[in-house]
Amino acid sequence: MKRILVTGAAGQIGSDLVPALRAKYGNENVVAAAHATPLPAHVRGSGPHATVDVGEPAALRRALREHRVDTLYHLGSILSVLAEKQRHLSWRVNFEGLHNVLEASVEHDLKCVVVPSSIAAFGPETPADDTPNDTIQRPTTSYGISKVFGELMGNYYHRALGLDVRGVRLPGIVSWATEPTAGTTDYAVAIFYGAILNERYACYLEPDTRLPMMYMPDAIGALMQVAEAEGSALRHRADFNVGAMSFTPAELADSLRKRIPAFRMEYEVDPVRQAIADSWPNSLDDSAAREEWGWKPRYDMEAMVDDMLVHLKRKLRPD
Ligand code: AKB
Repeated sequence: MKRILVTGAAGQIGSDLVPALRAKYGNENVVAAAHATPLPAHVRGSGPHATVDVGEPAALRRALREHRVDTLYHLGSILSVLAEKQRHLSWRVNFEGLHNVLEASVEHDLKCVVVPSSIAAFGPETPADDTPNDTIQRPTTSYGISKVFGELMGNYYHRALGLDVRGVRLPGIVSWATEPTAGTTDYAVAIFYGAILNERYACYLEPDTRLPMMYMPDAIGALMQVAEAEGSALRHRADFNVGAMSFTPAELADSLRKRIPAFRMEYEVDPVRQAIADSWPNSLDDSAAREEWGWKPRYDMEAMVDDMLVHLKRKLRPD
């Protein structure tokens, strides 16, 4: 049986990944590690937890030792928008934190380390449509540079030190459990809160900004599936494109209007977030992930919108 530790367990993805891992491997075998943000009640109350600042190697090593961890999902990260504002924090968490995780994983002889990357690992010189898995990567954000660093370091630790590091380049993630607040793709979640609570939303991206997106159950599936994949079948390691859907704010608003006819979308464009979004791909070629470990998403935009509305209405208006 695996003993798993998840860093960033209080974040948008971590707070959904921990319950999924606990359902599969047993509550007591999955440690939820968080630092600055408190763990949500459903994560804190359902299994072991630890306070781990990934910038502090001693705390990380202690948690790995005390909980006898053999598998690590490293989700602790400062997302794109916050990383532009807080460069020191981004350095400490996204660069030093990753280095600490990899070193501690070698020391503790972990069997597998999953380090998610992002579409932010690409930049304005990358082909934007059907972005190939292996292509030019010259990101123009601190977060994007840290993601390329993570991919290269993951591949290096595997090749040079035999540490089994794996990762997928996640698109913008849409989910209803925990609202993201520090990323460029967050509009695709906030729009649902606006539509349900006020029948309107002011979008900070231009109406025709196309970005790759994914519904949370597929993101969780991708992270767990890549971790379980047969190692000998992998030609890539920490740098798999995974696609699911691509849409623009205007297309998502149209889809919501089909279900909430009174919904109104306005645009108050934020130049910082727009510039970041413009540097990222429109869509991804994920054939490497499909061929090497059988990646196949379940949700397209319409299925995602239906499911989001069911869950978020129940969460925001329980009666
Ligand atoms: C962000 O917008 O920063 C993240 C990402 C695409 O990695 N959601």
